[in-house]
Amino acid sequence: MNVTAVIPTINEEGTIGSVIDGLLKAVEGIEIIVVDTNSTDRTREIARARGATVINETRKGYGIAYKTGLNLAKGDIIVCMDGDNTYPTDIVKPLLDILQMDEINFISCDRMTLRTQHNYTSLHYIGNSVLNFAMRILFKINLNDSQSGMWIFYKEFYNKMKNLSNGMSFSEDIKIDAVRLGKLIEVPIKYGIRISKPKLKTWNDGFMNLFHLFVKRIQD
Ligand SMILES: Nc1nc2c(ncn2[C@@H]2O[C@H](COP(=O)(O)OP(=O)(O)OP(=O)(O)O)[C@@H](O)[C@H]2O)c(=O)[nH]1
Ligand SMILES: [Mg+2]
Repeated sequence: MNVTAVIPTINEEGTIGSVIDGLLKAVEGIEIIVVDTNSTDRTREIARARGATVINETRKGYGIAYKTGLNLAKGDIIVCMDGDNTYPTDIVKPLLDILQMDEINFISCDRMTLRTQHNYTSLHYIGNSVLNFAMRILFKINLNDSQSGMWIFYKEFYNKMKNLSNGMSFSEDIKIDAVRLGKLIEVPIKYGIRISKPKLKTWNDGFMNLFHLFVKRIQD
């Protein structure tokens, strides 16, 4: 099966090269799509030099970037991860095997189970736990890491999903839809330390994601 990786970026010049190199090493023939939003550094140049397809999506939004990239993806199976080199690329191949072995539609990588004090701050842990709890109460979906940004799934399965957010809440939306439409499993991964500047605003995006869960529940 053909595999496409979709990576959203804003100013990730320090790490995008390692992410792409890791994916090229992990999966032979993988298509890599980098969806960049107005980077002012060398992100796009570095990605292109490694053979990635680089899309300039000028509209800001994590969800918008994913929607744009996923629409263009040619692969039957999609791998999604950040461009900040915090998610492991060497686990991608085993995860592809797991996805195809069983009747699984969607794998979400869980950062919480194997977290350490170095790669996961207490603030992130508390915030993530609150969001996990809200998802459990509002949607009866019990995940260790409702906010994880690394997923592996079938493109055909994604095509059935509707009403995914254009912002950071895309991450919780895609998991809610995956559970509703098929079988999602979580696999614990070792999360890396972010060296470059985060795009996520911990408090703002945390509250927005919580608010989004309530709104989504009401609209259901
Ligand atoms: N194209 C595009 N990429 C984005 C946008 N917002 C964030 N990104 C990228 O999406 C990925 C996730 O953003 P991060 O800042 O790493 O968010 P996070 O992983 O939740 O937070 P950290 O734990 O701080 O890394 C990174 O590769 C960002 O560069 C956006 O509006 N457009
Ligand atoms: Mg990140």
